[in-house]
Amino acid sequence: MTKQPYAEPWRIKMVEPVKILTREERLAKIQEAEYNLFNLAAEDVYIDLLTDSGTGAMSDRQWSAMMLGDESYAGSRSFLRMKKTITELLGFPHVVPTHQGRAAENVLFSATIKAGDIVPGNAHFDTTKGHIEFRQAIPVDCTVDEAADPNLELPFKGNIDTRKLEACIAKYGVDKIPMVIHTVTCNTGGGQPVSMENIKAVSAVCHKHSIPLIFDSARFAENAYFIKTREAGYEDKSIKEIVKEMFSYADGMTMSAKKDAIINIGGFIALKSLETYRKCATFNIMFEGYLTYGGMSGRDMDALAAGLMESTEYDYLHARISQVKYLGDKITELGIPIVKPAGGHAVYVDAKAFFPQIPQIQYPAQVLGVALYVEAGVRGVEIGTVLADRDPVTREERPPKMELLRLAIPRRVYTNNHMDVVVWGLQQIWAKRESYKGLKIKYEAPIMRHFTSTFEQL
Ligand code: PM9
Repeated sequence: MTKQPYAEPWRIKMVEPVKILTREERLAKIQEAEYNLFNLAAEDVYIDLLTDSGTGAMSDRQWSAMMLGDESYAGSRSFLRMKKTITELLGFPHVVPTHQGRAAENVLFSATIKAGDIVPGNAHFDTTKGHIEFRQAIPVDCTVDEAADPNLELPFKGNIDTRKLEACIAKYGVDKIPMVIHTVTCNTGGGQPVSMENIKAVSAVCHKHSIPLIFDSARFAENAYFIKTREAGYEDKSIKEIVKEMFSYADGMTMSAKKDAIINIGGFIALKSLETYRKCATFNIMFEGYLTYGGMSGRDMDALAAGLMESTEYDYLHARISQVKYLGDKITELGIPIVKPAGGHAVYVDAKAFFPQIPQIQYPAQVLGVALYVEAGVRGVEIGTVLADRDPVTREERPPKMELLRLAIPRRVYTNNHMDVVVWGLQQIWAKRESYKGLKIKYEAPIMRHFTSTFEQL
């Protein structure tokens, strides 16, 4: 007897109609948007894979939790419920609510990072890097070398190389290093996970030198799924047990709850140290709001708590990550190069290999993103030279090792039929890939330019 096929552990209760423009209409729209996909009106996009952040479908349990939202300014029941969930699930006693992940970075870094500091990590996400560099501090990438080869199929390409980390500590000195940031999963590196073994090893290095270890935890549950399915010794543990163990090695975390808490807006910092909590509290009141809401409404905090419990269920994670793998496998079958293996939340198409005729400073991943929108109405996002920004000191372009178009799949939103349209769109471009030319920047902001840059075709 064959094995019973697997399907999502949910059914659809409400739908949102989407519009499908013609190719000519899309061409006009992207010209109006000056070739920046962020400038498109969302209603002109058929399948929106720009981000998995804040774009997930909440469950009926989350929506009903919202009805219990307590909107008291101080000490709301919603905050206390959220805090209890975070403490029980992740193990941290102190919780600072913020309106999203970058706000958590802003508050934590205001309390802990000063000019000239060094912040080692694994390919820091762009907002993290931006908030470090904004403070005239320097993020140092200590990711394992294997992560830079998109064709290497390894289970944990998000790992930090502890030899690089030790070398960084030896070079700059402990006093200059306020924290190490471990991003689980590593978004910039292709949505690649970090192993428990690596978490333990990094934690041991940090604690030997009394340096706090902070997790950028946006996709911590997806990371736990990979530990369960790829790392020996964890196959029989529940996701919640794995998550608890992961965080036991950290001193704190920042969280964009828009990802693995499956809500539309929200975030938090969670900490072991009361002293650091108190420092953060001052900045949180200045930037975010009072300590028991921090930019979120009571109903957001209730939905966040419910979302954390749901996203740490194996069946949910299995369906989600299987869909990402489905897309990755279909693209690979066409011979189109992607970062292997497919990530937890996204497939990353290797634009350098897709368009070898376009140099990195003519933004091949941006070209591919524009082309995919024109062909199929699918919106991805560039994770390449545009996103990498200029060097803050020399103002030179700094092309990264990989030039990628990320196709991030929102949680519980699209079916595999949608994925087939994405694959079809890429196939059309692949067939005429030699005919594409690069782009030139017309306008760029001084920092985090990828959101607002405009381009012209060369
Ligand atoms: N990530 C993403 O699409 C949303 C912004 S860019 C379109 O991947 C990590 C690992 C992230 C992240 C956001 C943030 C910031 C921190 N760390 O967007 O401020 O992937 O909630 O989180 C995005 P917020």
